[in-house]
Amino acid sequence: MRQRGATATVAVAMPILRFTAALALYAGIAVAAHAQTAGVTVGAPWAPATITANQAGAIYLSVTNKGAKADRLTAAATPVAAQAMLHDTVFADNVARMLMVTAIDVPPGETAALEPGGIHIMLTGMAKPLTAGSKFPLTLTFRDAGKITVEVEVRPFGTTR
Ligand SMILES: [Cu+2]
Repeated sequence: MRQRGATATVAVAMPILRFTAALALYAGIAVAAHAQTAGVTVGAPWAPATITANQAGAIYLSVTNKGAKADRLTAAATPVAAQAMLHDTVFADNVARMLMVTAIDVPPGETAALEPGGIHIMLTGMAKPLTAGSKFPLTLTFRDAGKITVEVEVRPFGTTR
């Protein structure tokens, strides 16, 4: 997946609507909601192998929110890349473009899937290519759950799922 020039900062429309609704619902019991343990889990993180270090990499995973309150993924970081950005993919005129997003909402009881052709974490500024069979750490920052570090499995070049 190549990186394109689009840099518009947008957020995913539907989750934002859900997020707003959740805020209104919990506004009256903010203290109780804060005391609750955040229920975010991260599943099956993987990245396709890359051929050269100056190629952009992509990470896919799922985020499940078993808590009673919406959470949001706000940032990602890994020691293997200078930058780890939250991206979405939009199609216009049969061309896929990537847009930076400020956050990915995870409504209560739902799973946000980061998959090829959709939302992903884009890596740039890597010191060396991602080698199939290797693993590397990824730290995700959530608004409420805080930082969660997972191991990303590198799959063979060309893997799409
Ligand atoms: Cu991207």
